[in-house]
Amino acid sequence: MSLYLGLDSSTQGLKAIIIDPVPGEIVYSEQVNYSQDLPEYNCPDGVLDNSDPLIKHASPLMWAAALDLLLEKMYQNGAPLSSIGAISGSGQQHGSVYLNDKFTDMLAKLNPIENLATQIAPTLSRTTSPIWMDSSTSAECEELMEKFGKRVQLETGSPAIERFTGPQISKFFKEQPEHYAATATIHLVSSFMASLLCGATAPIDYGDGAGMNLLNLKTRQWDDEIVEFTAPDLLNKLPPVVPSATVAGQLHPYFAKYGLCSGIPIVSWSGDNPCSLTGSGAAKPGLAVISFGTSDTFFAVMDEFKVDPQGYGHLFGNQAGGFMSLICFKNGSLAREKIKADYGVDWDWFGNEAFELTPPGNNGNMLLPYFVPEITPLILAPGVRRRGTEQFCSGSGRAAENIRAVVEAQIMNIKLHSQWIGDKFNTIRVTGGASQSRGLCQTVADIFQTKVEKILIPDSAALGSAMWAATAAGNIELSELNDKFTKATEVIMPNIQTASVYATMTKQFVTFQFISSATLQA
Ligand code: XUL
Repeated sequence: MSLYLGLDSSTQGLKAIIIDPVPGEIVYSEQVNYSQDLPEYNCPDGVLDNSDPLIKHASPLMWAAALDLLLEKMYQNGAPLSSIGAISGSGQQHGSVYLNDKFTDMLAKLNPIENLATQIAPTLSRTTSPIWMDSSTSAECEELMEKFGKRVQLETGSPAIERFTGPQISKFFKEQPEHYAATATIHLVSSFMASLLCGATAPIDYGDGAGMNLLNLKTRQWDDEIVEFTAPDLLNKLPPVVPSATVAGQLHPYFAKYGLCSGIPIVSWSGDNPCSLTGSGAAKPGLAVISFGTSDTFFAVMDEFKVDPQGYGHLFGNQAGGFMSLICFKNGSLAREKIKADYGVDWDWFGNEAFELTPPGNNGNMLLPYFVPEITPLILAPGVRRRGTEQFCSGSGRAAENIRAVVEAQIMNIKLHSQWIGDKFNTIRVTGGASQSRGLCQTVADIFQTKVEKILIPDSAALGSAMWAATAAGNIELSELNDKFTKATEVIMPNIQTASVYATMTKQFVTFQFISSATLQA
């Protein structure tokens, strides 16, 4: 029986998980970190430096180089690559890769003597890729909304959003028309990485395609009118769009040098959030997930087509069919890392002791956690504002209070912006690096007054990709994989006594946020 490989091309690195579905074991995991392992691409934390805080690009060659490096590491460390029966993967959503008309030929002829980055370099029509952290397309978003109004949200699942691929493409066309004209194909990070593995153009799945403001979720086709308005001839530059269970192609012989079998199925890659839904065991109703990653995201299965009246939440495709809701917060782990660095504490102290030293509600001390421009709510000019005692407001000393304040603000923000999905869940599963923190998990339980479950593997996007490869190519039921890989390992119950503290505090946070964010944006 085969093993299955799941990859996750995330903001800060590339991760791999190999599963054996028979005993239900994770037999191998590995990762490449862009800052540490590929410093030559000058993308610390996965982002190229730019003097404009709204512009966030990365190097697509670095993503390709990471694939070589990861597989090389796995090969050298004796990972069971020759037993892999199929591969799937997930990519940071919304990011786009621009390729010229030599890309397809070059892919078919990939030469194992050379590396991927060197071979791909001449086929890029744009050397950098805008990623999900970019907020520089407000003008393009306004144009799209002016032209199509409410229809944008009602048919693509989201109003025009700065980081979404359509507005990004529109900006590229306006700013660099010659480079746009030289572009033959525009891939998402997910379909780009899948194309490298297949040695041919891979399709975009409904899960990730829904994050572009270009896909009509009702017809499940590219929306011709919106696509045409976004940029000329764009329909001819987009890969086909397919259901998530589609086999995108077969592994190119290039990868035999790592001991992988040429020709094994490559299952369509998807976005990191749809894959994380699968890997958290939440692709069925009743569970919501908070993924604490570079971005914090909140998501849950949606059995109906429902959009967020405030416009912050999105509707994406669920790999298992139907839809999922998604709300994304940019000040996720980077905000936690910033406050941790400011006070020079370690993760153990951050995640546990800081919460033991301070009471729920933080004695009324509160802050706005916008270290970088935020997308939910939209705060283009970042800033941290404190409200509370004099010493807390000066930010000096008081490490524990400030750490609690960041986490409480993040979770109140998540609660406030996820209300539109209704009470479709009775349990929240937490995943991602920070889900290891006891204090953070208890705070989620208390602010939501909902049971919280931890699962074994915090890398739920890579796990979900491996599970999806096993389901789509190996015909193994998702329910069977859920029983084996995504059972809750710990349950955290809400402390009912904190309910009124947090109810009051959340109301105050709305006012504080409203007044302060109006000031910040002015
Ligand atoms: C979702 C989003 C992020 C990225 C990076 O809309 O922008 O979660 O997928 O993880």
